[in-house]
Amino acid sequence: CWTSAPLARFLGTSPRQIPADANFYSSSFSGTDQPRVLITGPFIYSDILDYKNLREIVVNNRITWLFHYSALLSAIGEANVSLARAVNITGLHNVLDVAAEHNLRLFVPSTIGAFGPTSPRNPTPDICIQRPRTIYGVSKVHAELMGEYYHYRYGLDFRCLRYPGIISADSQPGGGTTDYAVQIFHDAVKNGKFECNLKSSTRLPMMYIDDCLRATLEVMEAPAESLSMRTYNVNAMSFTPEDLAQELLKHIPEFQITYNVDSVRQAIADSWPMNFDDSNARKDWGWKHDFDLPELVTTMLNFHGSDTRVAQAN
Ligand code: VAH
Repeated sequence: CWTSAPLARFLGTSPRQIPADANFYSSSFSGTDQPRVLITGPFIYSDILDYKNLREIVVNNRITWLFHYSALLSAIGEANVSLARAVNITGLHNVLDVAAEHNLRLFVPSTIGAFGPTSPRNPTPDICIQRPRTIYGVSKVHAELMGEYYHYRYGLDFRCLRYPGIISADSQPGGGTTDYAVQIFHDAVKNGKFECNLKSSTRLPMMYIDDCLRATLEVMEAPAESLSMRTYNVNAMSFTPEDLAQELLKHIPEFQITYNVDSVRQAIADSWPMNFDDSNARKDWGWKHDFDLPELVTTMLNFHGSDTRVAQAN
């Protein structure tokens, strides 16, 4: 629940320096106004449901910023609702309480999954009806509302971004509905073909991991007075499996895509935004994405081409 390897590696870029040989899967922020990454060893195992242990970690490591990533994603949450409810809701309560008790600056990610079939879909603004149809989405709306309550009731410095589907090549797949957009690279490079579990016309907001991590750090570093909201949509691109396949064909001419639709994932995807309106993030704290679809495909294929590591979804 502290950070993931991609965020740790991203933090290795200037001006935040991490020893080049650091290879750790969790880090904690400590320090005063600037996040100084305290390398806490390869990682700390902590159970998000163990409030006492979370509090010990915060106190023992002088944590002042907390990035809370523990959650079951959309599709896997539907397969285990009771676990998703425990981790995504009770776990969040623990993090809110430890953050309020120790005056932490708290980042909690939300998602396009926090909207539902009655939300405007094209585009979806920051403020609109949110009636998601997954335990993941319900838990994320709860996180947004609880974080804002703790901010107004207790002064907690709570900050939240609604992420699109995040595409990366070095973090474990998490059972998401947008996972196809990562698996396709792995299969295209290894087999030259891919079987997609969503319809070819399914348009979803997506973002490359480096944009995601930079948005996260930029909103956490933004002066409090610049934030007109505590929860923002952030966007980069929206595409369909067909769009992605056409872009891949420019690099792998023999690539073939077939479709075997997963009805559970398709129903989830059909209830989500097609395009995100992130104008408030761009106005308040200067958000601007770097990766559009062509840059995404080139970057992901270069990563695969170098060492053909398995691409994994976030
Ligand atoms: C999922 N990748 O598909 C996650 C994400 C935008 C959705 O939160 O569940």
